[in-house]
Amino acid sequence: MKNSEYPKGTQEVAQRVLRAAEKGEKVIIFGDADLDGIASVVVLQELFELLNPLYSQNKNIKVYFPNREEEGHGISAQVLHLFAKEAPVLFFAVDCGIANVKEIKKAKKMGFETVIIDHHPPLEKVAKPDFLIDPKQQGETYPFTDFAAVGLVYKVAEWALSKTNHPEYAKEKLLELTALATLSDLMPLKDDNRELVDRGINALLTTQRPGLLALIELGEVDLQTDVDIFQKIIAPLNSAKLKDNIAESYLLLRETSLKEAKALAQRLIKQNREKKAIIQQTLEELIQKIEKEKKESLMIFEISDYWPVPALGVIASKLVQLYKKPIFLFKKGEQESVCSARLPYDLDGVDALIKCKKFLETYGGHAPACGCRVKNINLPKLEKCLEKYFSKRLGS
Ligand SMILES: [Mn+2]
Repeated sequence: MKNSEYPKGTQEVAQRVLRAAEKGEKVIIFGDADLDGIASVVVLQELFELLNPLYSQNKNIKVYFPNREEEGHGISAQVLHLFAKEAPVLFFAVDCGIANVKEIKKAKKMGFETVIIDHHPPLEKVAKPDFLIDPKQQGETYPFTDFAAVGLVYKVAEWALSKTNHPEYAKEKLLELTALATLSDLMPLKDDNRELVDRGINALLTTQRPGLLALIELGEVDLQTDVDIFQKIIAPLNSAKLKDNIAESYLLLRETSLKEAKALAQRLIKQNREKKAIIQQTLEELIQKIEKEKKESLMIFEISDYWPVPALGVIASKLVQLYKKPIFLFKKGEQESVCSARLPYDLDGVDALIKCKKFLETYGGHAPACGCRVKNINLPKLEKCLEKYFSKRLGS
């Protein structure tokens, strides 16, 4: 098969964006609420604004970030409900959506034209939107497939802008976000990603974006060191909370006044510090417990009703490094629990969840980093099922 020049679907999506922008069609962008999702939303929104400046003034673009704790992973029933009367509308799901078979069907029925730009591997059933980009899908012919979602959105922007007479530097403000989110999602830094990150970090050196300038100034960031970029730019942007389904770091990245940006950046930096302290404390508690009770166990399966959901992934990642075994951490809610899981490189968490899916409400993610939602009454059964799965895999 001949290699294509862009990931499958890129050209079709870019053409659809150009057509929509020309007419100023109504657009909704739904993005995951981590930095990759947020940056994907901003890059797509700013592409529309570059193509048609009217989008910066009117209300024809709406964005929405799901509260994972309440809405789970992927496209939520809530967003479809909330925007039902907007139809007909061009609906984008970025950094999620590939598993949302049911929701996409419903959205189409409601009169939404649907576009998914995702980088997660498909589960058993694949959503069928009107337009799809996901290099992990079957039949992908582009040689590089390890993009962050933002890298794919950037490719759409690059294609669309190449058909207009925007100067080369118009892409820089999109590239700086592409670099940060690709780093944030810990995607392999080779091939296309290497190039996107190098160009994006270069663009970051002369950024005009008030939100980034604020973080750089307040954190006294040395842009030549990766550690500074991770700890002082990416981490605060990732620590942000939602306010009425808008991510605070989205607001920071979109802020036009440096003064406002500094106030907001200050808050995100503080929240990040608090989050780090909670992570540290939770981690210490868990390590103590594991050392005492579970040192020999096959996997770690822990439930708590006070852990903050956004911290689960980070804590699980640290535990997997320490113990080299599957880690499943649950934040227990009233009826349901939300889980973040991390696995050693030789195990596939998504496969484990698929084998136990009869106990799950939703699940998704990548082999080494995935998650699910489960009814509290099913937690013991899920634990048994996972134990069985891993004991087979680990031969004990
Ligand atoms: Mn992502």
